[in-house]
Amino acid sequence: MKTIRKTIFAVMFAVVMSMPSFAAGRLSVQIGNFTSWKETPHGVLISAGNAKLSLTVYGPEVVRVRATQNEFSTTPSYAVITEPSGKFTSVKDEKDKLVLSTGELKVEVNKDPVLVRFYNKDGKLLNEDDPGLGISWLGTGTTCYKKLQPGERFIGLGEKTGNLDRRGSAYVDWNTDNPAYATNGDPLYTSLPFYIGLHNKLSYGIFFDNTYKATFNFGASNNRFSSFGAVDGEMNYYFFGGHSVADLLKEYTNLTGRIKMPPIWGLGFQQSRWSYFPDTEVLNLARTFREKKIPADVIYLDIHYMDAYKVFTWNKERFPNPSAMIDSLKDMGFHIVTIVDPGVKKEKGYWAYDSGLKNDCFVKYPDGTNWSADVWPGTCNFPDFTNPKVRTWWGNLYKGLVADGVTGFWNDMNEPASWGNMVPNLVEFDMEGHKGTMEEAHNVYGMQMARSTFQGATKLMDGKRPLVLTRAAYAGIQRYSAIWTGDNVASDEHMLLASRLINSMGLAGVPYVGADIGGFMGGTTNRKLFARWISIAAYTPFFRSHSEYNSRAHEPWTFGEDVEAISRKYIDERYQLLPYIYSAFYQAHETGMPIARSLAINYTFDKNIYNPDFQDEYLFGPSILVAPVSSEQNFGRVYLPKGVWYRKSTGKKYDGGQSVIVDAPLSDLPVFVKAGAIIPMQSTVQNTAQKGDGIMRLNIYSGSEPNKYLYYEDDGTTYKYENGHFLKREFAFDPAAKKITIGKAEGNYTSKFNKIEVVLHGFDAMNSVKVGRKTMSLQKGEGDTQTLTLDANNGETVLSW
Ligand code: MIG
Repeated sequence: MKTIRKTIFAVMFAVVMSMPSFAAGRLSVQIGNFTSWKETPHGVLISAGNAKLSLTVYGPEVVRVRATQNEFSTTPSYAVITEPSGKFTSVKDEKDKLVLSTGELKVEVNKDPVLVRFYNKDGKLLNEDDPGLGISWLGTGTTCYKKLQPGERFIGLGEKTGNLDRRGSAYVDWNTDNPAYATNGDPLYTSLPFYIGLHNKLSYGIFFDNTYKATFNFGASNNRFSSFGAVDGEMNYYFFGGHSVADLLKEYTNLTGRIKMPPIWGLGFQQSRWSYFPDTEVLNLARTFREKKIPADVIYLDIHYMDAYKVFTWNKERFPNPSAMIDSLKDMGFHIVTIVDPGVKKEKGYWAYDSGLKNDCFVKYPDGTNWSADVWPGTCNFPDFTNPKVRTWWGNLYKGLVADGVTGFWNDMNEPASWGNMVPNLVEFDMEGHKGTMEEAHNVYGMQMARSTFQGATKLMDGKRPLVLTRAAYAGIQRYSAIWTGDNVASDEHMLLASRLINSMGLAGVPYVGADIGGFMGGTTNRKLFARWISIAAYTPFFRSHSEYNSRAHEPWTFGEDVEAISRKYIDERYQLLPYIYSAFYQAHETGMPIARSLAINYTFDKNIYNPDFQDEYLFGPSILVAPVSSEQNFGRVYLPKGVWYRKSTGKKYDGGQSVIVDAPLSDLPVFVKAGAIIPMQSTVQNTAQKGDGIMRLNIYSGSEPNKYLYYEDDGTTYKYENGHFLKREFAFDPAAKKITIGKAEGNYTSKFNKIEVVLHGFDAMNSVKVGRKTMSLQKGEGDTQTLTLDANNGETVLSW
């Protein structure tokens, strides 16, 4: 009997194994050979043996590629805000390929098999599908394989650890609450699937707009291909052919949107911890900043301000009168940001929960019951932020906090995170009416929460700009929110990693980013680490100190007098630089150029900048080079790209194109200014609402190359700039013509500066200049500078010599 049974099983097993469908399901399927093509309104649709491929023009340098074995998805993109425009200007059907042109790009579609190749208009190959793998499917998963080009490097992909040059590494996009992440940990909290490929002095960009769990391989464990793919959904990517990294960023942010002007107070120093309470402690904290003359603008309230962690409530014992407290803080020039998590406590009688139930706002299992998971408040339900009605509902819940005077909202835990961190993949989402599961919604959940927060708060705040901060995000988040890099660790490695994370998010279109100063958790932040970290962070877009529950105090004065002095020095510097920083935000708003700029933006093909010894360096705004150095080092080896550089603190000049050893005591971070730089600064103020002495310090650094700078100013707190309520003027330095031009002001905002003090650096022998036709003598300024003070007026002023 036993043997017979065994034989029957063996035969059945053999039959099953030899069934072709069974075997085929386990092997990959390639797109196959060409069968036909036809024109579509903005491109072409190609049929191939195993799938269809569509190419759509979004602009002369932007082509969208989609491929599916079934029907194309109709769910709208959460990232893309522009429509296709234009079409291929020529389509040639040749024997073995289709040749399509946009004027700027040539796209070849090889026929047997179907493969896509991109060329620039000079006929140089930018990017091509791997000839054997191309677009493939493995079960529901789809991947596009690209042939590696000689010397190809990859940069970007957002909040990813590892090197600036991502060649040889692979990454996963799956938003993850990853506390105390390793310095090579992945995935982290956000998915920003845009990267740039560089080779042969050419650059291109790829944005893989698929929200499922995705994998990017930049030649990890292989020398054949780079690839991007996801476990489900369709192959859907945008190819950008730009002339420079800056061009690519402009195109990418044209597609996915740009930052609005943030509230200026969100560019000041921000003090947070888990958690400040009760109200008297918050008020004392604010007073201490003012007494110690350490400028600051924002205090954060972490989860303890709430009643039993229930969102949109106050703990009445700790904060009996929130609006009175916030009024007092306002009088001292402080804004309050409160944390708001997505989980709504399941508790009958709690108004936010009741209202969510009544309006059917929560994510459900397929059997119609609400998905519950445990997090800070206990068992919670989770709003479906992919439903427009739910976003409006949630946005309105901020009403009470706004009425109390809160002006900023911090969306944490929105990966979404819960205890156990294992969200069920089958729970269902609206997906703008197109329905989908957690597998598809997960990576956009945090972004849609931040969107709902931003839009709700904007509506409630009577024309004032809210500050929104999110931990989880997807491409396009820059339209709604700032990002911080989550639960980092108090270590030098993390401090240095933070620069790369921030720079890499800038390379993925997100300019308003920062990391917890001093490290959020792990060990104890020592005085050296805090001092160094706050100096570096003063030159990052989002400038906030934060630390975990039960950690030692992290306020700048708690590490001893010398660290207090260093903190004050760098925070002062930050406030002095605000006119320059704000103008850099305007540039981000207009062009997508980040504030913290990896050297790969301006020095793309200088191989030294990719050297791991120098890869943390970046430009802060157009002309300040920051070289992070660990807190253990008193000297730093810094790579200065080609050109001439001034050490900002001493005025000492260096020739670029080489690495230099510089001293780097804790009190003097290596920071350099590019020759020719134009840097508007102001007097030290204690918060961003103060006017200071009304004098703009227009710093000009002598150099041999001409330079132009766009200065921007507005009220800093409303959206009136969208209707012309701003001031813009160009400052130009032309060394050959020996003149400096303060351009005519544009726009109808009146500058807060009534004087402009021109501060000349490195103009050694000069003792007078002509202003118009009048000769004026220069005054000796600080260090080696010479100065000249002018009355500010809106007309053009020319200084010559
Ligand atoms: O489970 O709100 O990243 O900044 O202080 C931890 C408490 C929840 C994680 C955030 C951190 C915040 C903390 N939160």
